[in-house]
Amino acid sequence: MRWRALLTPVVAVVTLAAGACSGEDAPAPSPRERHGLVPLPVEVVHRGAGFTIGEDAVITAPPEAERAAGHLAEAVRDVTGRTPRRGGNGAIRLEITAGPGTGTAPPGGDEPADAVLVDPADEAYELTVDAEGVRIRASRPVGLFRGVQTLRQLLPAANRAGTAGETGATGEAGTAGKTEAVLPGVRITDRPRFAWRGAMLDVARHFFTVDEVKRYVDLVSAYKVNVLHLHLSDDQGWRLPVRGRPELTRIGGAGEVGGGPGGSYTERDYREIVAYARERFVEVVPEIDMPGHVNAALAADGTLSCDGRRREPYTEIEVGFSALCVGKPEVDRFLADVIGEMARLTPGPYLHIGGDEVEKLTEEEYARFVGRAVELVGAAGKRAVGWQEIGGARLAAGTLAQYWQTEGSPEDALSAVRQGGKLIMSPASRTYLDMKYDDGTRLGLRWAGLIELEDAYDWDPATTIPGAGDGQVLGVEAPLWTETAETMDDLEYLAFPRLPAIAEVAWTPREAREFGDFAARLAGHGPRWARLGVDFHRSPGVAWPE
Ligand code: TNX
Repeated sequence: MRWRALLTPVVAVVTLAAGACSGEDAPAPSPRERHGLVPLPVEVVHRGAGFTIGEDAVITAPPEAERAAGHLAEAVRDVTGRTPRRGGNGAIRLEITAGPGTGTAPPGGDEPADAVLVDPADEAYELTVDAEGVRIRASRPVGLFRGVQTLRQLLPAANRAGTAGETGATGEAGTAGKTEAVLPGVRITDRPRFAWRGAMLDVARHFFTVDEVKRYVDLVSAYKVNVLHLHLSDDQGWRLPVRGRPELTRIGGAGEVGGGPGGSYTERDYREIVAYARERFVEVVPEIDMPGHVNAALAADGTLSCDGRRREPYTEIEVGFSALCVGKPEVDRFLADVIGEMARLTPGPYLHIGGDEVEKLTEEEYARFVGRAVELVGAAGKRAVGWQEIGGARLAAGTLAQYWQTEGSPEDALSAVRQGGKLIMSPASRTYLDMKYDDGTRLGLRWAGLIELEDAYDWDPATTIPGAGDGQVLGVEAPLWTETAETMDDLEYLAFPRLPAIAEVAWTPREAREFGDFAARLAGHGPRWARLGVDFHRSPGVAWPE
């Protein structure tokens, strides 16, 4: 294809996205020249002199860029040991440019200017490092934040203690106590392929604390994930408080798989998670799974069952056995209360209603319940998301169906599309982070197959279902079900390195992706994770540094 002709006087290496080269005397792009960036940006041009961020660094940013600037300051402090000053004329600049999404009335009507789930063009950014300094430009704050995540990966690995000097991004050996960050000369132009790049965390099968969820947000937002889908209820536990129904969390929350104590969030906890995620341009999408997967609710409130009896708490991992008594007025009130509460607590535009694996209802009962749930979500001013099975019901236009069943027909997902919906692609055999990597994996299930890094990477969301291409797919999500994951270490082991692979599937253009190149870029992330205490799986095919 094409090489970009550069007019800059000193051209070290020109690198376009992988696979985009046919220059005669130009060196082949190498993963190293793309600085180990994951997800791979749309265009990386390596050029000229770089810049050294020292202790005297100053960050200049307009008020709208405050969040991104704060994260940038933190990243610089992690390397230099000093929080950079803020002010005018700094060598590190964040700029909001004219473009889609500037001004007071962004496209998309009433969408707020700091919205997270936006059109991919509105998440674009450009990052330049040259002898003058570092500049990130975007038309919206969210784009600046994504650019800051890229810059973080260009910085030497964090060196908070100021002792473990690290190899800088340009390759010079670091020195102990180093307070400078050497950045390569580079110009990166970037935007995501898909608007929705999600990570789902199941806090129902095992409960995870606010701090653990925050840590997960930190880890995934570094890979430009912008949705945290929280699976807040299932047979084994109910974790979201609902006003007027304290038994749901008090009884329904007091358990988990294996018989542990479980737990639940207070309203304040939940709002804290939402705010923390938003601060990192991640939107929380809460899920209350209905009308199946409801044993915890039935254990708390017998009126939701047809026989009027409370169920025993459930601590095993079978699915499909529980259902609400559809048609009962108590169940209608419950549904309205639950959706009303999710809407009240959640600033983001989407609410997930579950809808998967219901074996105890007729098709009509199922369709009636889901149709009503979707209506109520709309009436609350939100859009509904459900697992692909919801395509069997009548859906409002704009409803999202989450594809997961890689065996069998995708007809229900396609039905959602025919009704004016879009798809979130979570094919279990590629994206289920709870599957084992290989036969020897200590944790995980295997019903959807073993998933090594290459399996998680080497697929395309727009060709997975015949008839559902780029125009029908809103995005990609990696679910982390927690039947076998009890601790933060367990979560990290299952998510890393597969989550970054799926994040790249969601961000990077298809034609720029190639597994060998990805593996080479990813290798250097291992030491960074190790430094953060992330217990990751050393997938074969990646030359992890010692
Ligand atoms: C299927 S995927 C489920 C979950 C389980 C998961 C385990 C989906 C919509 N339902 O209830 O936790 O498999 O891998």
